[in-house]
Amino acid sequence: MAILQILQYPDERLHTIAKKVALVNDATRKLVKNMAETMYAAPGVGLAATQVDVHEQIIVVDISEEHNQLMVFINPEILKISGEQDGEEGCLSVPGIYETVRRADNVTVQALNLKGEPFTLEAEGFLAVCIQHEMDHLSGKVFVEYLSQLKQTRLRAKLKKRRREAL
Ligand code: K1U
Ligand code: ZN
Repeated sequence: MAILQILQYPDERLHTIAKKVALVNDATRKLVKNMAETMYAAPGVGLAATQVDVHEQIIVVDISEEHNQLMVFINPEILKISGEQDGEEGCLSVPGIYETVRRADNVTVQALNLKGEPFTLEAEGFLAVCIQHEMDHLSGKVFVEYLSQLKQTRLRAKLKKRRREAL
């Protein structure tokens, strides 16, 4: 079992743009296993490779309470979006902060599975939110960047204070 270290906002490395996975191999499968273990241990409902300082287009998502519906998306691409929803989001890279973000309500995603085979998935509601949130990480975007500049400034000050007090 390997629990990976999760980068904490405002770490600059969270803004790295992930590269496509050229070949899905044993190293990819090992990384995915470690990412899933890290997500379940946190606990969280998703994790992007960017958050564990690996800048490849890989995300894992599991919104089940039983932790038995792991979804793996390698080189994910959004083919279609529709609708709108406002939902509260959190992030393992910004612990303890929950804010409302507006996102598409339905997304159709194409990706590769762990065998390197393409698949397409239609997601709605919270699953669609998680997929969009994790795909943002691969583009170097953290959910707090959807907030106003004032809120982002206050948030950075709050996190700085919290980290100072934790020392
Ligand atoms: O990307 C991440 O850091 C994971 C993040 C995913 C996410 C949550 C909520 C909305 C959009 C995306 C988290 O998992 S934060 C933790 C969390 O929300 C949670 C933890 C345990 C049980 C249920 C939810
Ligand atoms: Zn996140």
